[in-house]
Amino acid sequence: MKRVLSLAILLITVCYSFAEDGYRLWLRYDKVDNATLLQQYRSYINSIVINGSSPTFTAAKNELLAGLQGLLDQKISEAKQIKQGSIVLQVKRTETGINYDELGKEGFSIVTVKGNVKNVTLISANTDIGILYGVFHFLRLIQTQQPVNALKIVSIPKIQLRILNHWDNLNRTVERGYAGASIWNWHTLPGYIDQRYIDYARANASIGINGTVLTNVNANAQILTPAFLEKVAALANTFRPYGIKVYLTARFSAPVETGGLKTADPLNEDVKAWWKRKVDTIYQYIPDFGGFLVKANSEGQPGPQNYQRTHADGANMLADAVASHGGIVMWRAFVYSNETPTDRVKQAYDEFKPLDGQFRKNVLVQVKNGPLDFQPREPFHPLFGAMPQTPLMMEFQVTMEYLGQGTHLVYEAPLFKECLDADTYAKGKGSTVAKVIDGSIDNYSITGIAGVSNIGNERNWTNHPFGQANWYSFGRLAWDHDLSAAQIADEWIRQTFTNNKIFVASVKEMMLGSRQTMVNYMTPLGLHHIMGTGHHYGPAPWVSNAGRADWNPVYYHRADSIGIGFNRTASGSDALSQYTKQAADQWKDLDNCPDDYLLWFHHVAWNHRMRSGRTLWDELCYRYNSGVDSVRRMQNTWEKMKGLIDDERFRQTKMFLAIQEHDAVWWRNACLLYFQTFSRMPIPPNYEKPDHTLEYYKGLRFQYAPGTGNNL
Ligand code: GCW
Repeated sequence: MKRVLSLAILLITVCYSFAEDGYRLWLRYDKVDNATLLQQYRSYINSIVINGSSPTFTAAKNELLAGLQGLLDQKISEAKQIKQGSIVLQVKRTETGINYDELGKEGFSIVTVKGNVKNVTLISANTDIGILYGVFHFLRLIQTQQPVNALKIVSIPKIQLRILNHWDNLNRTVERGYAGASIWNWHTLPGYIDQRYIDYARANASIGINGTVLTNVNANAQILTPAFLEKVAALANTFRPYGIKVYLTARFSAPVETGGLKTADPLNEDVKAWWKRKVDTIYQYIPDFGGFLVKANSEGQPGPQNYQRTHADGANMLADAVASHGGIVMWRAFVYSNETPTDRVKQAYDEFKPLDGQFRKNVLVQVKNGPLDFQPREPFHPLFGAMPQTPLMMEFQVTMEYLGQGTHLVYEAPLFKECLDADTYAKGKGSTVAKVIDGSIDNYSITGIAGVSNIGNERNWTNHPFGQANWYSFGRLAWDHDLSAAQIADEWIRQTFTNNKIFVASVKEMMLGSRQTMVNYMTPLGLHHIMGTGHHYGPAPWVSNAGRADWNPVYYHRADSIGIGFNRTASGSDALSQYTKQAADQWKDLDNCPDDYLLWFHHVAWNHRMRSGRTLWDELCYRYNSGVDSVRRMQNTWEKMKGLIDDERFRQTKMFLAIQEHDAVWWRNACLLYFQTFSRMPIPPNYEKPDHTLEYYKGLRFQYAPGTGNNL
């Protein structure tokens, strides 16, 4: 009996240590599986020399040792003296031809030093955090099986603040979270430091993320009370060695809710004093606290407009409170009001553009990538390039609220890149969104980019194994927006799964096509916001009874007997006029407007002749069907990957792809049947026929769909 038990324990331990459950993310340091390369790495690397000491240095050392020992499957010693085969970490400047001033606070260089002692690799930076970034980069080179014997790498982040936004509630529900509960266990903090917090910090540092907003923008004032600040401080202490600053969301009405004041008017002296005291307390707990993220006067959140003050008044009051501590305020531009009768996509611009120049120096205005709300495809937000005196930071949504949530394979880097590379023409051709947010167009003194996190307490962090790629690519692009989606996919696949050539090539292709595939089966040709009410899962283009007009799909697609689409040209809502002339010109004529944005900007007749030669209706049928076909191709591709990676993640992905196929068919059938009630045209005979009636699709309910948190 005893023997059986110990055998069982042994088995469990063995299985456990070999299980590819996704927990390690891209930080997998298994032995290099290419014998020739392994030999080269081993002959080249045998020890590390650490010239410096600090918690960050220790983190860098531990990571490098664990990484190298795993990848090279040999003991790596820590040496005092540089010798053949040393990897040296140092903040000291050495004669290497590197311009250290250029590296700034976070950049690093990795150089193979030529000299008497052979095979010496110097990872240097001006700060220990730069060193840590360099270590992760060096490990990535080996993980992705690149040569490391003649390096001269310089890497400097293009954007200063690279921040994750968690929409995590204090009760551990996550608004728009599809990967389990919040990773912050407020109940057991500050006493219990979950290993996950440390691994979260490692993962973020490995891709250069240097800030985290712990709490939901639909904020709870409790987080600012001492009982919670103590917990926040414990997280901040855990993250600090990894270069990650902690930020919180500030509920604008906190002075009333927790401070006993009668008002939260930002110009009221008591209110100002309350926030100053509150901020002083926060800094006592967290001396390097980053600052606040604020959603105000949006979707029911309180804000300065409750007191007839402007967004600038509100932001500046908080900015003044944090300024002396070096803190910042990230004030969100995601505002729209149901009292404003204009097109919802115009409202943020109308509200914020006139405030340009009125914000304090330590305020950034945080703008979503598109003017509506994280749709499968939107044009870039017209505020980019339109506020030269205000640092605008980007807000991407990494979590896939409108993109298939936790079960669809959608690689988001192409979506991020499409926006970053879009030309605003703010200062002539080449004024891309990326150049606006990295400050090069308007010389912003602070620059930032935020991604709404897709992380939860699921064992593999993101539920779908490929959700990890979106976290990864957000960080990589925040560091360097010039990287291509293909390059990022390539390195992510190699680190996360395998360097097997067939796997890398096939899966990369599948990932790169996945965003357009999703657009095709959900919202082709510029359609938008036709998802189910509240949870936003699945199609519901017929909904017309939501609480307010602009929460209804019918508001957005405007299908009628003549055609479909939202006329945003001068004869319609004229949202086009918020863009520079050159940007608007590409979309303004029905006949020139790219298919991708057609129904975003135009109401188009069902029998309109498209570029393809098909009528609009036939094109819609074609797109929806090709979306389904592409998912089926993804399934075929994945099937061929069997055996090239571990069974566990192979099977998980296979099951998710089956769900995705089911959902793509559902999207196609529901949308075509519904739009057909307006077009009155037949679905061409070469396509699959819907297997249910429109009434059936209308009747589907998802009462417990995840992500709606406790606020909805
Ligand atoms: O995308 C919408 C979501 C809300 C979210 C809001 C926002 C946090 O449906 O859940 O609230 O945007 O960005 O503020």
